[in-house]
Amino acid sequence: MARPKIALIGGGQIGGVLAQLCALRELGDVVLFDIVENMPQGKTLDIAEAAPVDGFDVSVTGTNTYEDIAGANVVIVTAGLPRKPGMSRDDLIGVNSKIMTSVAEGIRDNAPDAFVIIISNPLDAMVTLCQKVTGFPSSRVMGQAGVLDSARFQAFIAWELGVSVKDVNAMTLGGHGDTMVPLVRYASVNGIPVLELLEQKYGSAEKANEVMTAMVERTKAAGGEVVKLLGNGSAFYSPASSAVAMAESILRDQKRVLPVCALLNGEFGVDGFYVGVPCVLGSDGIEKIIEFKLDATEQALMDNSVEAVKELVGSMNL
Ligand code: TXD
Repeated sequence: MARPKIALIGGGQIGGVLAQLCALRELGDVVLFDIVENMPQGKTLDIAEAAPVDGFDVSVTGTNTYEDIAGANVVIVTAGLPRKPGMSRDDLIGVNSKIMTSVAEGIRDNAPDAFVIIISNPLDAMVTLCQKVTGFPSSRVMGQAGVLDSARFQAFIAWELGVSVKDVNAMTLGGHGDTMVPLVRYASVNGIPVLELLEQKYGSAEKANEVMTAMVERTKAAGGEVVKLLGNGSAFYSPASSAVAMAESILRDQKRVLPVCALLNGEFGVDGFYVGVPCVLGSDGIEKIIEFKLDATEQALMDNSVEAVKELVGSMNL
């Protein structure tokens, strides 16, 4: 039986890490596409030459030709410019929409049966555009943001409480921007509410709330924190890991429940917009959008985030 095929569109910082992670996990044969000549061929040759050391049997190749992505089961898109210090994700919309249109046409014409995971920013707008141009069903076109935003929230909680990241459960909803909604009420350590553990640690509910609020704010600004430190470009290890978790759940039919940027059809009071919500990811792509009750405060934060997404998407005049 043929191995699955994963096409990566964009061979920059995230694209390179994606190629290596897909190979290390033997998710399938990897094709890395970029418009820059020779660069994807060079990166993949470098990764492939580590195969004897790492012990993976999949092939990893680079290309500048869309025909080479034919037959891809999963396509992950990172093509586009990243932020510079001081820029918001939304500042990238003009230049990245042009890039995304050409990428989506390339996918539509060469890998018509693929599941597509978008990473390029501004995320919610780029996924919307890709789905429009490809015309693929929304179960096959999704965005990665929530896995990473949630991972950041989880990491901050684990560090604060001195517990393993493996036992922390926490999620963000909404758009991939400053309005994202880290869910405080559902954050837990093996089911024990994080707020309760913080209260034990600090001896008062007031201080617990203060510490939680600081973690929520750090989560919302976490991308910018990395951008500022790097000085050139944005986060790339963690976005790659996050997209690989999504691709793996689809390719191995794991049915993981992950926060995914998905097209909503009335869920959470949102109709016809791509927003981050928990989804079951399996061999049919987004197999289910999981809706659950938000309290009034959470719903208000979600509404605010959705408004920001609507404004951003509206500015593309699709
Ligand atoms: O969680 C998330 N969704 C994100 C998203 C977290 C961090 C960064 N995120 C965004 O991913 C970031 O704002 C960018 O829009 C993308 C890609 O970030 P990366 O750090 O990988 O950017 P690079 O290193 O500049 O790589 C982009 C590559 C580069 O090699 C270009 O030559 C290529 O994109 N590129 C193209 N590839 C194919 N087709 C076209 N037209 C094209 N134009 C540029």
